Amino acid sequence: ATSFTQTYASRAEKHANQAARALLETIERKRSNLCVSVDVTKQADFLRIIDVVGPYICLVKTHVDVIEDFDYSVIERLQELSTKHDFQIFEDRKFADIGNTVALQYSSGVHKIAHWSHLTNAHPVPGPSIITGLASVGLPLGRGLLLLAEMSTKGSLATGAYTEEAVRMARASPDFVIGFIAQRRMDGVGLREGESAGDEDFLILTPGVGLDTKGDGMGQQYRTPRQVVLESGCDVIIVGRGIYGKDNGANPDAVRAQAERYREEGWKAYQERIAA
Ligand code: 5FU
Repeated sequence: ATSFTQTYASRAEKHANQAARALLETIERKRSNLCVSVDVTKQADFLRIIDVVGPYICLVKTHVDVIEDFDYSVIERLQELSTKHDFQIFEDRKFADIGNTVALQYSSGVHKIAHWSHLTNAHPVPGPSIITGLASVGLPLGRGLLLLAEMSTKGSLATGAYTEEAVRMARASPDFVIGFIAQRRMDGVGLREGESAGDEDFLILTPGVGLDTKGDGMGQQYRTPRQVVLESGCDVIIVGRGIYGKDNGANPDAVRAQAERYREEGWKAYQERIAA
């Protein structure tokens, strides 16, 4: 069986990277492949939304640089919530610079991302040295990296040969690169003649997921959990505004209801997939 039909639990057993294993185990334990993206600018909103959705998710995705009243206590609260509700943390930092610079951006500054974020991601545009730079910080801490092989936005340049090169870069660093931000499964993509996929198992985390709208008027494009997980073989659905709405999650009951709804849809699609 390919990773398309394997259970999260069986994939967890075989994964060499600690962060990948932890995520797969969390998904299985909580029966949730839902990641909530919490893109709000006030600590209070950020922490309230996470406390409400916590029971229904495997992963919280952050953009810590948009929190305008940020201080490091937000991270401590986030870590407490991660323990309380049993979820992993993914800072969607989208690193894109030379190895030396990304190592500094990852380890240092105000946010010290490597110290608390189990997963982060990078654009493959600088080439393999971006992985070397980030791995020098992240590997000793047991972290995992996702490469942006594709994007959800209209007109994205991350297609074709670029996507294939991203997968080749990942294949060359299996200890640290655990998968992709992408819109579909990537097993075997970009293999050259004579190469085989072996037992590679990339995790596919997919943004651009929404049940009620097709886009946001700023280039975002939404597909349903069923399209993403069952039809395209992705592993984790990433949902932001579909869950916390237009009012920064002011109504906790509404946020909870949406989180339950997306968890249910994502899990149903997965169960159909492994039965295929
Ligand atoms: F890499 C990507 C991508 O291709 N599309 C995205 O939408 C990342 N994202 C992120 O997922 C984006 O930065 C938001 O944080 C989130 C989607 O939020 P939404 O409210 O569900 O549209």
